Amino acid sequence: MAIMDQYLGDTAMPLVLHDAQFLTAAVRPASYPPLGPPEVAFAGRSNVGKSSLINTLLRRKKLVRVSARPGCTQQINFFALNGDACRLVDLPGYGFAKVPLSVKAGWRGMIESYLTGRPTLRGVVVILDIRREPSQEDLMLLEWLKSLGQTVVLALTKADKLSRNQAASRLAKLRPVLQTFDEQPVLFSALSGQGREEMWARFQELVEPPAPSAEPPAMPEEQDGRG
Ligand SMILES: Nc1nc2c(ncn2[C@@H]2O[C@H](COP(=O)(O)OP(=O)(O)OP(=O)(O)O)[C@@H](O)[C@H]2O)c(=O)[nH]1
Ligand SMILES: [Mg+2]
Repeated sequence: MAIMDQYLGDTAMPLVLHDAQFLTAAVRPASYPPLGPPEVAFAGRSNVGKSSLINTLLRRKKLVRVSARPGCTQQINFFALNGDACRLVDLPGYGFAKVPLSVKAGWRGMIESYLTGRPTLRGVVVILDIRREPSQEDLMLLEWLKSLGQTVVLALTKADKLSRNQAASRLAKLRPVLQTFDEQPVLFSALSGQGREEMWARFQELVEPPAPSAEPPAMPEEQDGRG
């Protein structure tokens, strides 16, 4: 694929975002788009600002619906970037208190099936509200991702709701709790665009395989494949 060659090849060229398109919404694995390019998933408690963060990241105002009512994203939404050179996956928000237990269980199953059944998943961006303590569910998700060996990028969003000093002090407070998951959480605001470049850089690191090291590994001895 031309775009893939151009942007994900072994040149050090940064992944430049040209286009982002909605691919499909799925509840069950059977409806996921076929495995292909690397995927990065976005997860977070309902109403945390996940859709807003994704729209800001992709510089699109309305690609993902921002809700007036929490709990709107009830499917897994797949987006293709740069003609499907890589994908962004919006997972349904968890933890909205007013949702019936049966729906909650459904969400959990949906998130678990995706996170455990997708070999092309390169990492998960977990979004937290900078003003709030991480919930039980946030911490459970993080612990679980860690036990799966999944790479986590943390985004602390709605930073515009705090002064610069308040945000810095919240970050200092949260860091010890969060550092085992991500040492460099990204301070983010969909309103001001703060953290957008940093988040894009982190996204890029996840989808772009690290450049081959200067010294190539020694060639293995020629083998006949039988021994
Ligand atoms: N001030 C401020 N408000 C934000 C920010 N991000 C989101 N919001 C607001 O928070 C509310 C929820 O935003 P969404 O982006 O829909 O959150 P979500 O996590 O996708 O919500 P669900 O899909 O319903 O679970 C909306 O009213 C947004 O306008 C931000 O960075 N700053
Ligand atoms: Mg949403």
